[in-house]
Amino acid sequence: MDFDFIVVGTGSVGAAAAFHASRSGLKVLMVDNGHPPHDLGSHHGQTRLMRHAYGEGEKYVPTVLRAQALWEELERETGERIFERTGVVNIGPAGAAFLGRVRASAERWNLALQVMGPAEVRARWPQMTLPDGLVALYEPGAGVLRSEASIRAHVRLARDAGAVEAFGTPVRSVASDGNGVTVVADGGRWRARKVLVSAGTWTTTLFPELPVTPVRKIFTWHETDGRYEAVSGFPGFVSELPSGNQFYGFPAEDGILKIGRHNGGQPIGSPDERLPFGALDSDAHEVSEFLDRVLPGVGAIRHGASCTYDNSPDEDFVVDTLPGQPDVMVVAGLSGHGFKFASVLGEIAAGFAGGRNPGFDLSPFSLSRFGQYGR
Ligand code: PYC
Repeated sequence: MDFDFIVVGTGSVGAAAAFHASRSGLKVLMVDNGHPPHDLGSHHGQTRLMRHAYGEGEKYVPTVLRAQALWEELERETGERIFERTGVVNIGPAGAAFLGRVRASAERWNLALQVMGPAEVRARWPQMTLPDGLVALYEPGAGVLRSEASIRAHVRLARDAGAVEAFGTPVRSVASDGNGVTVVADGGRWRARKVLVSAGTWTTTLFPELPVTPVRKIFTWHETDGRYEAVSGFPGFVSELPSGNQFYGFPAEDGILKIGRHNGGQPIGSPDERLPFGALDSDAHEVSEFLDRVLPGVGAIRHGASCTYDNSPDEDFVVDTLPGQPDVMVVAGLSGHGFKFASVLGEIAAGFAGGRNPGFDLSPFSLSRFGQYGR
C-alpha cells in the first residue's frame, strides 16, 4: 500500500482532511487538479460566511459549532487571520421557513440571536433598508471566514506533518477492490487503504451517478462610500426577498463590498463549461434587486468572478461512503453553503481514514436518502 489515505480534491474539505489525517500519524497524499488554493472550484473570492443559528436546519448545528472551534484553533496555531466575528444578519419575510429554522436552531442550542424590525435595523445600520414585511434576525457570534487563507494554512500544516502532494494532477479514476483503493491520475497511480473524494465539480466527473448538479454562480465586488466596513459595525448578511430570490454578502473591505445571489445560476455539465464573470448579459444585474431594495447606497460593480455550487437535490450535504465501496468516502453536494463546515468535515474524513467514529449523526447526509442509492 502506498498511502494510508489519499485525498482526491484538496480544496476546502480536502485540505482540512489532509491536515487532520497527517497530524494523526497517517501517511497521506493530497491530489488536486490545480494548485490549491485556486479559482477553479468553489473556494476562491477571499471570504465565506460563518453562521451558527442555521437556517438550513438544526441538524447542522453540532457540526458547525465544532467547525467554529477548529477554525479558531487553526487561527491560533498559524497566527493567520481566519475568522472575524462581524455578526451576520438573516433577513426575510416574517413567516419565512428559513428564519423559522434560524430561531429554532438558536433556541435549541442556546445561541445569541436578536430579533429586529425595520426601525431597529435602520437605527443600527442606517445603510440598510428593510422592505415592508421583512424582519431581521441578527446573530452576533457569527462572522466571516477567509477561504483561501485557511486552505493555504491547512495544506502547509499537512505538508509539515508529512503529507505529500500531487498538485496539477487530474484524477481519472478511483476504484476500490476490497483490499484497498486505486487512484489513477495523469502522471500517477497509487494505492491507499482509504480515499476521500472531495473534488467539487470533478466529483461528478469521476462519479456521474452521484445526485449532484454543478451550477455556475457569480459574485460581484461593489464600490462603497466607506460606511459598510466591519469596523463600522456592518455585518455579513443572508437574505430572502419577497420575490423568493436569496442573496448573501459581506462587510466591505477597503471600501469594496462583496455580494452574490444564492439561488439561480446556470447548471453546467463539467468544470470547463463554467463561463467567466461577464460572459452573460445577466451577470451585471444579478444582485440589482437586493441592492435597490436593501442597500441602495452601494455603488457600481468594481469586478466580479464566477464560481461553482455543487447542488444536491435537497441542498443538504452528502457525507457518506460510496455504495459498494466502504473505503471511499465522498463529501459532495455542499450546495453553496458548505465552506464553513470544511474544518469539521476534514476532521470527520480523517477519522474515517483512521477508523474512528465521526462523533456526529451523519444520517441526514447519507446517500441513501436518495432512493436509488439505498443499500
Ligand atoms: O453559507 O452563508 C452561507 C452562504 C450563503 C450563500 C452562500 N453561502
